[in-house]
Amino acid sequence: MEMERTYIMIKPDGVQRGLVGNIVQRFEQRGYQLQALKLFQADEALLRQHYCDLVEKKFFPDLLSYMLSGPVCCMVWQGENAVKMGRQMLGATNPQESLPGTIRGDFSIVVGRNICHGSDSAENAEKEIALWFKDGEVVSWEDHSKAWVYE
Ligand code: YYY
Ligand code: MG
Repeated sequence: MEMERTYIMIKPDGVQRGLVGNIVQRFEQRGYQLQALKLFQADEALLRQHYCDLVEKKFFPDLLSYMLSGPVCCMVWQGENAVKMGRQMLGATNPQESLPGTIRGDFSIVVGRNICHGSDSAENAEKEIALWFKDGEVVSWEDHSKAWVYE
């Protein structure tokens, strides 16, 4: 079994709307293992690094002010195929295309308020984890339910 980690972040709208518990529960009940979690107020420099491939986009100033508008909830989840499954659980970037049953499909309507972030590749996940968490904030631990989640 190939374990993988992904960086999932509940954006300021998700925190303000009281969706942290629901989103954590979805990953927990699926069987993914929580390795880090914190509430955090991002700053512009961090967001410019996180969204470095988007800084030239027309929507970037709006994205930046949205992401600065309140605390985010930063998480690391580990498990088989965590990056791809995490993206699937989030749903399409534009909530108008996100299927019901996904986080965005259940809780959002417009792309500029789409509730959560999920890494798009294993390589970017590791970069994002290193960007948002300090050494010691990510915890490796033995999950007692592992034998019941994996064969
Ligand atoms: O990875 P994902 O969040 O699904 O989409 P990205 O293409 O990386 O864009 C990041 C973020 O930017 C998206 O979640 C909302 C915002 N955004 C936007 O406001 N308008 C767009 N046309 C595209 C993206
Ligand atoms: Mg992205």
